[in-house]
Amino acid sequence: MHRARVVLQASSKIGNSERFASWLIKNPQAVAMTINANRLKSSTAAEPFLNGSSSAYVETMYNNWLTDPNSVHASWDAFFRNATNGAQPGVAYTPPPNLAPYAKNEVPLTSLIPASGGMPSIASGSPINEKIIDDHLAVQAIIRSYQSRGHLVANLDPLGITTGDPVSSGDWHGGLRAFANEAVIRQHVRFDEADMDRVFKLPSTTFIGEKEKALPLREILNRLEQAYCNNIGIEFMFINSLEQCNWIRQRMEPPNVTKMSNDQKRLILARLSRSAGFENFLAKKWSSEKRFGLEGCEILIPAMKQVIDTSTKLGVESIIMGMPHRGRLNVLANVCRKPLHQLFTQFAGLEAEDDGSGDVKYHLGTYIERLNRVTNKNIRLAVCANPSHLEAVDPVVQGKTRAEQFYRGDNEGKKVMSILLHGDAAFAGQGVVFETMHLSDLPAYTTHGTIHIVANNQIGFTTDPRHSRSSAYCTDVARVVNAPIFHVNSDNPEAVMHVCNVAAEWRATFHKDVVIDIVSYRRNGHNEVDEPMFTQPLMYQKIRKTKPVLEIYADRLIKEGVVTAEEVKDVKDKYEKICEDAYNQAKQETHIKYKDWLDSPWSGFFEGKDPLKMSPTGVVEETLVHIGKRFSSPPPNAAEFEIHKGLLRILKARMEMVEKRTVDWALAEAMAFGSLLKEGIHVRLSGEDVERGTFSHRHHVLHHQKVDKATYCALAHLYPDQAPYTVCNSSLSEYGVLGFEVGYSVTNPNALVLWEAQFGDFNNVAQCIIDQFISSGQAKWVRQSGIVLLQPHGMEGMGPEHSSARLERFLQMSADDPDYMPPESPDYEVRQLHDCNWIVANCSTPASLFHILRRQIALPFRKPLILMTPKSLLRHPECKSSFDEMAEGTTFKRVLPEEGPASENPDKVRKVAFCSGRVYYDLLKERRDRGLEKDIAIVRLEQISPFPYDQLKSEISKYPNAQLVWSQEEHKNMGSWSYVEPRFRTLLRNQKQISYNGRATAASPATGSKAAHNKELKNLLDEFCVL
Ligand SMILES: Cc1ncc(C[n+]2csc(CCOP(=O)(O)OP(=O)(O)O)c2C)c(N)n1
Ligand SMILES: [Mg+2]
Repeated sequence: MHRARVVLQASSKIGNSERFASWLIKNPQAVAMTINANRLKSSTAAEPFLNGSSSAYVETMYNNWLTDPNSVHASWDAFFRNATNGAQPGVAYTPPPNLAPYAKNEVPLTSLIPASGGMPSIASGSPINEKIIDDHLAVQAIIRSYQSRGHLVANLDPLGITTGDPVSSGDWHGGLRAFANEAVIRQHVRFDEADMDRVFKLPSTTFIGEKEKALPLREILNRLEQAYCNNIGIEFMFINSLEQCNWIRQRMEPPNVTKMSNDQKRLILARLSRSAGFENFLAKKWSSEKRFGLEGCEILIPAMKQVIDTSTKLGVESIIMGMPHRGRLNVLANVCRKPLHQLFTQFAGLEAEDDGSGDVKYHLGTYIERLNRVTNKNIRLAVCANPSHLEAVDPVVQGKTRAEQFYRGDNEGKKVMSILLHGDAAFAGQGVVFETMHLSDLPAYTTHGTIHIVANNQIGFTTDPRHSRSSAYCTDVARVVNAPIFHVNSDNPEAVMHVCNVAAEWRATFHKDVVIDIVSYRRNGHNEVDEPMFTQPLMYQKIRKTKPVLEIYADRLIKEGVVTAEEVKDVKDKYEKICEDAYNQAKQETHIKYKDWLDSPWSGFFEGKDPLKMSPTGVVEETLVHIGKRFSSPPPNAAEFEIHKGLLRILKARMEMVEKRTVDWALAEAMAFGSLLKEGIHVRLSGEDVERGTFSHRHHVLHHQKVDKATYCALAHLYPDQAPYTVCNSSLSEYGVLGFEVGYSVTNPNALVLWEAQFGDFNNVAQCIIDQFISSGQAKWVRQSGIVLLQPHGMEGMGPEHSSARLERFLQMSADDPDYMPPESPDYEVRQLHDCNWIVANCSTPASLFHILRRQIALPFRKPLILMTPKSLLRHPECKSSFDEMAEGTTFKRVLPEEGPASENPDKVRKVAFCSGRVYYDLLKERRDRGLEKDIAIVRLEQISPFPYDQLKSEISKYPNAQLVWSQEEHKNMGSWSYVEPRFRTLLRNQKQISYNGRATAASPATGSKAAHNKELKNLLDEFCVL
């Protein structure tokens, strides 16, 4: 027992810092001093396995060992043996032998200890040498350091401006190849030259050894340099999955991973030659035209083709791309293989053969189906049309991709994928990139992995990265979704292709986003007529001295004997001839066709349809009853499915309405959706909290009160053969999510896609999507969308930010001419709808909602619908409709005429108030309260734009002796007034006037004071009653 205590006491002097890997401490002398000092201070508490509570156990073991050394574990045998032999504190402990088989890539440490040379052996019972442990740990730390930080010193910049150049950054250890910046990679770890030939075991987290389990230090460093600090810089160590990290290491670390066969090299050269040849040709023919050429990043084309080749090999059949201006024409020509003559006609300034106002050539989209010659598989490629607004197309592409996946039943994204291209400045600067990234893993929004490619020319217009971003890389945004980021030097085409292969495989394996950052430069100005030397003189001096990548690569392949100079010239000449022929063909064209640039053709949708014939929107009563009942019932297995008591009350109230043949807003919406679903129309409702509804009125998804994720959606279970219903709470993003839904809506015309703003106010965060895609999309790109924007709107005393959906803005962007009244015709409504850019409505009844939603699909074309929706009206007792207004034979009423006493004696009516939306109910009450029902007629515009001239005309003529007013609750410079006023003037032909009844002008959409709100309303109603 006493001996045991002595052993323990001796061991207890082991200090914590003794186990410190000394390489972590900068100054070795300081290390020695720390160790000595700690030895004196140390206690058993410092050595957890020898603390008080375990000492009794150790004592017992020690006594057993004394009797029979084999009775204890081998590690204790070694420990007691060393301790009793008088081993110094800290060296008595020997790690236990590894009982588990070594992993594929591991070798036992013991096998690496030199048998002689003064190093102590690690054989059982002998103390291990601390330096050996430290050195091995140091090597492991170095490996990890390369994996984490190697990218910081990789040679990524073809201009050598922004990243370190390891070769010129100084020698390391007497004539060895220059290694990466020590401070970054190895921090304070030092090895002597003598250590360089020592063999070190490789941890299982590296694949530099391939089949080797141990390598000399020199070779380890060499291989790490090659993998992490050469022309590829990888950021991946932040990924929270060991499997994924290992997957990347496996593809990036083994020596020679970027080596290509001669055939592959020739293919890269040929593609590069076309990419450069295309830009040269345009420069030659149209030297002063803006085309946002790719010069300096020509490798983008072979890179995209490589991503496509590898992805198609892995099963992808359809790729949807979004990209900005840079190199877009080249992508259309050489990636999509859009006929060159069609591209060249865009330069000719010809008139369009079809309708639309068109767009500049570097914004147009395209859609192509073709054979991929490398994989011999058919592939569909679409480049979405996009506005100038950088990155705005990102969510649109994602929505379109998601829709294609959905309609094909491609639930895992194996057949359809997206590629997004970015400029460096825009990728870092535009918030919608982040918003789009955040959709990438959400159940109803994921596209199962996007390949992002950044054409990083290290400049944005005239601003260099030092002034355009605070992050180290332009790609840092991708870290939030754990996407691996591959930075690659564009002057090394084979490295670029390798990275493209790995990215495509990553996407096919993990179905998560990945980024390829092609670090390149911009040989010309921002566009071809820009002078870059004004602002980037030094950069451009460097660029002038930099050889084009085609030349660099061709020289390299000639030197390697892969191609001859003649072959290089031949490829170049042949492509020039192709361009020349297309140029001559383009000269024959007399018109351009916008339809050639459509990114989402709806094959079969328009064919054989009368463009002015609308299907009925009324529905047989049996359908209304069926949907109503299902929507008012708990799940069929209600006994097990416990729903909230409050919801039971709501369902009961719904059922009572069905029994009374009436509907409120929520029920009418459900009936519109349900009847469309019955007809095979997919309905998708997306937005913040839409499942329940901001105002707790919708409740499309019922939640089991006891079981997580157990939900029930009645609308998804109406009929066995119905279309699918998607209702999905979105991320808290307007720009991203609305963009997504726009992309979704352009994919399949037989779907009703709706986006709901939490409050209408929030739509201005998505203004770019509204302006650039929804209101102008068809005019610019002949692309139709039937998207519906539901926008809670109304002055209800809730303050400036929850009142107005900015109705005036939508109306102001309506393209119908205020001075032109279309001639009357039987198909007036549908003609107007055909010609408008969108529909703006502020309905006042559930039946109007029902019909206007159904009309979206009943139309023989698609138009966006901007719908103001109610808040308090959701529960207003008078805001109800009867089944009679929705049944077969009924239609949407653009104008709801007066039907009360005033309409019975119209000659006596002294005032007609025209209005729209919820103010109707205030007017109605006021008129009733003041007994003016015979004197004032109220006419509602359920659809404001296109302006229902025809129906308003007959309403006006009905009341010859009445003065006309427009009543609105919004301020005078807001709401509908500025839209309706000139149109009424056109309608009235100056024979009569219409005056304004409503709030005064204001800067803020609504007052923050409830008292002021009430006063304003009172004024409005007082004025309404003045006769
Ligand atoms: C949202 C938005 N803001 C500003 C612009 C004006 N603009 C056009 S290109 C450009 C620079 C883009 O730089 P980068 O993203 O690096 O692409 P590059 O032109 O270098 O390829 C700017 C600021 C724009 N098109 N979109
Ligand atoms: Mg740039």
